[in-house]
Amino acid sequence: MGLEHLKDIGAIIDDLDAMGRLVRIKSEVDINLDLAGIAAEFERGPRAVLFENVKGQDAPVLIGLYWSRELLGALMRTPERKLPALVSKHIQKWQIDPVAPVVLDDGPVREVTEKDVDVTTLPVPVHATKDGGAYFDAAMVITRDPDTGVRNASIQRFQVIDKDTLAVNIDSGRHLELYLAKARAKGEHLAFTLNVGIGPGFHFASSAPAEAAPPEKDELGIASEFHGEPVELVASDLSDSEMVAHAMYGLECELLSDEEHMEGPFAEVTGCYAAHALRGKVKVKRIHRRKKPIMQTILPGTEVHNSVGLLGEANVLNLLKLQVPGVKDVFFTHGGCGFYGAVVQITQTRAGWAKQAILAAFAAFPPLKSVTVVDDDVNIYDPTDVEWAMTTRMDADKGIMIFRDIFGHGLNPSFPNYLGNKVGYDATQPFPHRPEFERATMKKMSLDGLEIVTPDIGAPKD
Ligand SMILES: Cc1cc2nc3c(=O)[nH]c(=O)nc-3n(C[C@H](O)[C@H](O)[C@H](O)COP(=O)(O)O)c2cc1C
Ligand SMILES: [Mn+2]
Repeated sequence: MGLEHLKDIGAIIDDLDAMGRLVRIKSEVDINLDLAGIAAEFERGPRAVLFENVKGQDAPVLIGLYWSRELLGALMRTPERKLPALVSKHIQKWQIDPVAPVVLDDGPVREVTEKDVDVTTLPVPVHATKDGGAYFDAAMVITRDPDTGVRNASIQRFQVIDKDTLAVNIDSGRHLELYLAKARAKGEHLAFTLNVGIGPGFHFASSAPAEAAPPEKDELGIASEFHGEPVELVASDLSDSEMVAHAMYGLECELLSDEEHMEGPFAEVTGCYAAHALRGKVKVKRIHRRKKPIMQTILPGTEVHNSVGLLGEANVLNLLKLQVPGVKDVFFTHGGCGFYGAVVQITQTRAGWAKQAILAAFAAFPPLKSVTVVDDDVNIYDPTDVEWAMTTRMDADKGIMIFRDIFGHGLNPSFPNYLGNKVGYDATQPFPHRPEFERATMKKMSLDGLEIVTPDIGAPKD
């Protein structure tokens, strides 16, 4: 399908250039705060940004691959509205018939092996004004189950502490947490590789929620579906956890099972800072890289909405379609941080199914805090339209369901210690439908062939 470019950031950059979708910043930019500050001016726009001249660094820095679904759609040759369906198709195919990665003897990521390990010399940005330091925020962890050897892929944030130490945040319930516990039980540390500069196939595979990708399955196979061919890994020197053959940097690391390190603060997907606290401690043992590497990073807002959120959304859509008649579409809103707020669109067939959809959505994706269900004449991507349904159709007495003391997402400040209250809004019209709830429409007209005079708008006269 012509998607070979997805496996290599260099090829992605060529593809973006060819489509006019890459802004190049030629001026020298400081990697501490200035780079992310400039990038924020382009956030949600239709182009990614390449910083070509980073102060004190040879490598350029790419940012913004995920901040626009239009851009992602162009990269994946799919209309943006079809992205969730594409993602769910790939995951379903992988669940039935997984295409395992191939392990090559050598690959571009091994072009250079640094003589000394010093992470502090790499172009790792400090993103937000109160962040505790420089962060790898879009690098993929590959590790193996200490008991079964099954690979796991995930993305975690890693703070640079010193030349060979990182600190990592592992949310409760992650497979990395499970694998670390297994390593600890054996009195071992957990070896893993940190893969920096990878394309969206890997990014999405590693963001696939546990509900879609259980620990006994190697989720790297999901990336094979995106690439249209088996993904390529390459062996590491020090452990049996491989690296992505076409990554820009491959760090061989160990997650310590008997020590922790202070980590944070870090501006998170929530738009709030994750607190400074004791978290995972990592030793970097070896650094491999391309001869001419490109660092890749993301801004921690919309870019996460369009990865974790998109994957979660696709999975919730899959499950809801199985469980609730009439469910047509699901959107995880940006106001809901990409994965706390869902809008579900339903063609009602019987009273009560809209509320059933609320229950099913919460069951399908634990981080959700609010679920709003609307009829099929409401645009779920338009917050104004959703609010219209809430203000004109929702019964404020019977349509609001509150669920107390439930597990949610620990990063959400309203879920201290992963515990909080959730809310469902049934904003569908009563069923059977009544005429007073019908949406008024104008006759659908075309402007083609009409003589129309449109003046320029000027300032007021005085
Ligand atoms: C950009 C980005 C950053 C993330 N940061 C973290 C993080 O710091 N800690 C964490 O536990 N999960 C983080 N996640 C979410 C996990 O990578 C994701 O839920 C993944 O599916 C977990 O894999 P697992 O199911 O194998 O545990 C992040 C995801 C993305 C896309
Ligand atoms: Mn997993």
